[in-house]
Amino acid sequence: MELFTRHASNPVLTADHWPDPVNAVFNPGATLLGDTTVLLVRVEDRCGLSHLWVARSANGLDGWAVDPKPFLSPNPDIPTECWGFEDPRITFVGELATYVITCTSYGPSGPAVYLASTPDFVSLQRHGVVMPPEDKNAALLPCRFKGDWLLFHRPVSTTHASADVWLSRSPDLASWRAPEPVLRCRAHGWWDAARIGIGPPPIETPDGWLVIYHGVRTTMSGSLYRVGLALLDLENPVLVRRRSDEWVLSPQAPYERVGDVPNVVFPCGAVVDPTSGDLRLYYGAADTSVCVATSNVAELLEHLRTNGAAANAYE
Ligand code: BMA
Repeated sequence: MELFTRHASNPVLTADHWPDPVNAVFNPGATLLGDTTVLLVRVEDRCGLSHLWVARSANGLDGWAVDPKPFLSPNPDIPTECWGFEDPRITFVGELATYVITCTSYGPSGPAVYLASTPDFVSLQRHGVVMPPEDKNAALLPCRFKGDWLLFHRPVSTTHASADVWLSRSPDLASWRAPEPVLRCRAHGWWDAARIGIGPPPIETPDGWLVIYHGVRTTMSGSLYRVGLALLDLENPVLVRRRSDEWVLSPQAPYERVGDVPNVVFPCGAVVDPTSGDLRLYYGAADTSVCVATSNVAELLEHLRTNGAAANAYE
């Protein structure tokens, strides 16, 4: 049983919606700007490099308007980004009255975590690389904890080759302390044994911070990307309170099964209605198109309560 309902007109955005000829559009970050849903879509050009473009919709489901130009494009003269920007997450930070974008910048030294910000998805401030390669799948929490900003990310090094979720703290979004482990891949055999990465920025709920993450299983025919849930402590989000044993979304639909990279669902954005708790999850399907699936925060929390394991994965 899956907890998410795919929208009837998935995929909601494809390369055909773009004003320029592009190869693929996928893995969008998502937020609300007033009542408008804004997606920051990873768009792979026909050289293979990714750019971030803005798409807007009044209801977040259809009637998308795609900007005429990319919002964030790689500068070919900057080695840390010359191969593109990928997989954005968006966090509205009230204290700064700005949207902070965390994405992957890619270049010869590998993928790194990059920060940019915007008050309106028109003007853009580039803050640059904040976590050196190899590091990706970064998402910021919207408020400070004991004076610090918290960034989830996935550093991989020769001393720590496992691709897990870690958290770093910063007083100013510029200098970051050493990462602390949060959630790790489960043992061989599990659906999330090969790699995991945080999806949309965690969602604040009365029970804790709701995490939607991707987990990878490596098979003889390639990688399988599925989606699971976890719940972090509200006051101290480095602590994992619950984690779903089973995945809650997996590649099933033809557009998730077939594409440039088959069998991938990869969420980077979620929009929640604060009154109803209805949640729209935006995800890339098969590294080819943008899809949306709906659920409800209370239902996801109930699933974690009844099906989740209670423990910090590092205990
Ligand atoms: C990951 C990221 C994602 C991509 C996924 C499947 O490593 O690069 O952007 O969707 O692989 O190809």
